[in-house]
Amino acid sequence: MRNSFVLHLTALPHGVVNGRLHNCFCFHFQWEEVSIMDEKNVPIRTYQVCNVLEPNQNNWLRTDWIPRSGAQRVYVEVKFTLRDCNSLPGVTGTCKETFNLYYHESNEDRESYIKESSFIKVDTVAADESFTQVDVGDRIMKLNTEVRDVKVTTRKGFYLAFQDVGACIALVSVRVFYKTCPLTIRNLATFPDTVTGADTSSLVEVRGSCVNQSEEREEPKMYCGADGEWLVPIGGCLCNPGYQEKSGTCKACSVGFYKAKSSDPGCSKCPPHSHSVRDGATVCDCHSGFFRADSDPPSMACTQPPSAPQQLISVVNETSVVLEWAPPRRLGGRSDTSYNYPRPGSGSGSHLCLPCGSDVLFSPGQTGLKTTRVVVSELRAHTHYTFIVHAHNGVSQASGAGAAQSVSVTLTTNQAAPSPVSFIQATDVTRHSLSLAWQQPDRPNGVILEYEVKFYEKDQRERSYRIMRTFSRSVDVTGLNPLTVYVFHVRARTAAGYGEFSAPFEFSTNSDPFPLIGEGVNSAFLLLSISGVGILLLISAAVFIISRRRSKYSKTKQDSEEEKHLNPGVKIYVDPFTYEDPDQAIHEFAKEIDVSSIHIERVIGMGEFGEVCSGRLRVQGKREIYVAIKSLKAGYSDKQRRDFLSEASIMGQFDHPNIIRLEGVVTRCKPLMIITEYMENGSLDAFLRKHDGQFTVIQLVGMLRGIASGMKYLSDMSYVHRDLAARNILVNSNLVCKVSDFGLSRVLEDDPEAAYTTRIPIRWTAPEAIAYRKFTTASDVWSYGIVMWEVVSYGERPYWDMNNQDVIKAMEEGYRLPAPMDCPVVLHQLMLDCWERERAERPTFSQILNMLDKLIRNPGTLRRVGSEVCVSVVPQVCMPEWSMCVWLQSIGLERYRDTLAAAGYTSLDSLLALTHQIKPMHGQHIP
Ligand code: ACK
Repeated sequence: MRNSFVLHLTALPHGVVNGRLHNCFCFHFQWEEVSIMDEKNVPIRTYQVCNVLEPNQNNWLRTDWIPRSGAQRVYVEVKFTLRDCNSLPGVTGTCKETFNLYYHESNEDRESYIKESSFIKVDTVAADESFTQVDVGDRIMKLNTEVRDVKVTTRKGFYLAFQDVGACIALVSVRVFYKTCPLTIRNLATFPDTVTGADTSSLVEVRGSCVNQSEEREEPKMYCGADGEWLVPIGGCLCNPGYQEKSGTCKACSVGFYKAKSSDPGCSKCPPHSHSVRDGATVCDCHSGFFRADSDPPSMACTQPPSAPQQLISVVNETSVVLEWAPPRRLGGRSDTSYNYPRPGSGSGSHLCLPCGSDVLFSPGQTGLKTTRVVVSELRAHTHYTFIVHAHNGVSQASGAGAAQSVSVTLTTNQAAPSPVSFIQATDVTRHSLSLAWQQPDRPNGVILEYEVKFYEKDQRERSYRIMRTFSRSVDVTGLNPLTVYVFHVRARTAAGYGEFSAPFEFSTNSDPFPLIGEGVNSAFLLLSISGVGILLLISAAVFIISRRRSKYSKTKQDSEEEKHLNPGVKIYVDPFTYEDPDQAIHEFAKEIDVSSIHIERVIGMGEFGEVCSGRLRVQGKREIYVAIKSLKAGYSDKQRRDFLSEASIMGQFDHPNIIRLEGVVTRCKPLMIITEYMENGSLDAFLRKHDGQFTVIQLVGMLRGIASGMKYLSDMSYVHRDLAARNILVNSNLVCKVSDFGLSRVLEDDPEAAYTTRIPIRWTAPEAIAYRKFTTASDVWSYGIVMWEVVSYGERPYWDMNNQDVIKAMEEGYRLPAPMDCPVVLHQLMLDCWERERAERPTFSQILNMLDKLIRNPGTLRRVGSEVCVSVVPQVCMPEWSMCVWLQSIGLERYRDTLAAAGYTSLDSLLALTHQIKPMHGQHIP
C-alpha cells in the first residue's frame, strides 16, 4: 500500500506555487505557472520553464514542507513533459533535456529561505519520451512519469526542489508517498498497518497480537518488506478451549460440542454418556450415573464403577490362602479395574473381627491388583478370616460406590508348624548346668506338644550336639563342662510338625559349685511329704470338680432354651409332608433346573434311591460349578418319588456353610434329580479311614466344630436330623464338613408300624429314641457324640463288631465308648457328656460349639491325651477303672493312679466315698 500526498499544480500568480511549490532562490524566478487542459479537457496547472536559448540556467522550484508522518523512505512521482531540444528552432548548445530533483530534511515547516547547498540531489531526471502525447492546446506533448525514492529519517519532514538547468519542461504533477504493509491477520494474529523500512532492502520485524479468544502458540511475527509486502510469517495463535477457528477468527463451539485444549484442531462432538448445554464448552458433563476420572481425557466416554467381583473362591493351605475370583460382570466401560482388600479381618470367635496384622503377606499385593488371584500368607493358624475383595476402577472414588463393588469370603485357616522361639534366657548358671527358659513362639499355630533344645560347645560348632526335649518352656541342662560357652537353639513342635530352630543363644557355665537347696533335709522324706499333700489336694479337687460337672449342662441348657424363647425371629423349618401336594413344597423350597444346564461326568456312588453322580452345572449368568447329582431310579412308586423329593424340600430351606447346599431339582423330566454342591472329599467316614492318623488334633476339632455349627443351625430351626453319622457328613477340598442326608427322618415317621429297629442306626441313636422314638435335638446330640468318636478314631466303627443288641444292652448298663487312641481327654469328656442317659443333662449344640471354640482358642487344653494303658484295656466298653484313669488324666494327676490303686481307690465311686470325709482346705490351690 502507498500513502501519498499529491501536489497538484494549480495556477497561481507567478512566483507563488500553490502554497506548496515555490519559485525559490530569489535570484532565479524563471518557473511560471501555466494552465492547460489535460487529455480529458480538464484544466490543470503546470509549472513550466523554457529558457533554452540562454546559457547558465539555474531555476529552482520547491515544495512546501512535507511532514514525514513516520515514513522513512518516500517516493516522489513526477509527471512532466519535456521538449526535445532538436524540436526547438534556433536553440544552441545551451538547451538541456533533463532536470534535477533535490530534497532537504527539516523540522521547520515554514522555512522561507533555504540555501541551494542545503539541498541534496536525489537524481537527474530525464524524459523517456521527449514529447509525451499530450494534447496541450494546439500542441501534442508527451507526458513522462518518473518515480524516485529517497530516505528521509533525520527530521520531522522535508522539502523537495526541482532544478532546471536550461530545459523546456512543464511539471504536470508531483505525488509524494510512502509505503506500508497493510493491516492483516495471519495465523490468527493481527499485524497492524506498518510503514516500510528506510532502505530498499530493509525488512521491518512486526509482532502480531492474537485475535479475540485465542492464545499464543508461538510468538507471531512477520516482516514488512520495503515494497509493502508482508514476508515470512512465523508463529501464530490458537483458538482458546471452547473456540475454533473460522475465517481468521475464533468462534465458540456450539451446544453438544466441546474443545478441551487450544491445540485441538476444532470442536468435537461430546463423547458417549456426556453432554454440553452451553456454547463454548471446554468439556462435556457426564450424564447422571456416569463419571470421569481425573486422569480421563475429555474425549473419553463417561464411565461407571465396576460391579462386584464374582465367584470368590478360597483355597486354604495351612496358614496361607489362595483367593481367586472372576472379574466383575460390569466393568463400567473401563479397562482399569483393579482389586483391593480394604479390610481383611480375623477373629477366633464367631463375632469379633479385627483388622489383619501388618505381618500378613499379600502376594502380589494388597491393593491395586490387576490379577484375579492373590496368595495371602503368614496368617494365624486355625483362625477365621474374612477377606473382602473390592473391585475398583478410575471412577469408583468419584462415584462413591462402596460395598456394591465388594465380595467377601470367610474361612478358617488350618494347622501349621509353629514360628521360631525368639528369645532364650539363662535363669540359673552353675559350673555344670544351665537352666534355660523361653517364651512360646509368637505364632504357635496350634498346641505346642514339646520343645526341642539343641546345644553344643561353641568351640565344637555343630560337629557334635545334644538334643533335649521338654514339654515346658524351660529346661535344666546338666553335665556341662565348667567355664565353657554353649550354643543353644530351641524349636517347638505341634501336631503339624517342628517349627524352625531359634537363632543361636550363647551361655557360659561358671566356676561356682552347685547351689544346694534344703541342705540337711532328708530327700526321701521330702518326696513323701510332697506326694501326701498331692494326694490330699487331688481328693479335694475331686469333690470340687465332680460336684461342678454334675450340674453343668442342666443349667446351660435352660439358658439356651430361654435364649430361643427370647428370639422369636428365628426361622423355623417347615415339614414338606404337611403339604398336600408334594410338588408344591418342592417348588416352594427348590429351584427347578433345566436339565440341559447339567453335564453329568461320572458315577460316584449309590444313594438310597439311585445313583449319585458328579458333574457340572452352568446356570445362565453364573460361573460353571461342580455338583453332585442324585437321581431317582426308574420304576419308582409315588411314595418313593415323594420321599426322594422331600430331601430337596428340606435341604432347600437351609442356608448355612456347614449344611450341604441345594442347587436345585429336575422334576420336569426323567430321571428326577436333586442337584447339590459337590464335596470333593466325599463322606467323612470313608475320608478319615483313607487318611488314618494324618490330621492334627486341631484339624479334627475343626471338622467337629463345623459339624456342630451345622447342627446348631438345624436345631435353631427346630429340625431334628435323626441320622447324624460320619457317613452323612460330606467333606470338601478345604476340609469343611457339611451335614447332609435329610431323607431318613421322614421314612421313619411315615410308617410308625415299620420295623424301625432294622432302619434305626442303633449305634448312633440315643437310648430314648431307640426305646420309644423320642427323636429330639438331644438325641441328635447323642449322635453327635458318636460322630466325635468316629472322627477322633479316624472312621472306626462305633462299638466295633458288637451286635446291635449288645450295644443297646451295654448302653443300658451305663457303659460308654472309650476314648480313641490319642484322644484329648477334654474331647472324650465331651463325648461322654453327649451320651448322658438323661437327655436334659446333655449339652446343647450351642454349648458344644462354644466348648469347641474354646478348645481351638486354647489348644493347650487338647494336649492331655489318654495314655496307651488307658485305652488298651478297653477294647469293647469303658470299665470303671478306666473312667478313674481318664478322670485322673483330665485333671493332670494320672501319675497318682498307682498310689491311689495301692491305697485301694480303683474307681471314682470309691474315691468319692473318701472325699466325703475330707473337705478342701480354704485357700489351697487345687490343680
Ligand atoms: O463317600 P462318597 O464318595 O460320598 O460316596 C457317597 C455317595 O455319593 C453316595 O451317597 C457321595 N456323595 C453324595 N453327595 C455328594 C456330594 N454332594 N458331593 C460329593 N459326593 C457326594 C458320597
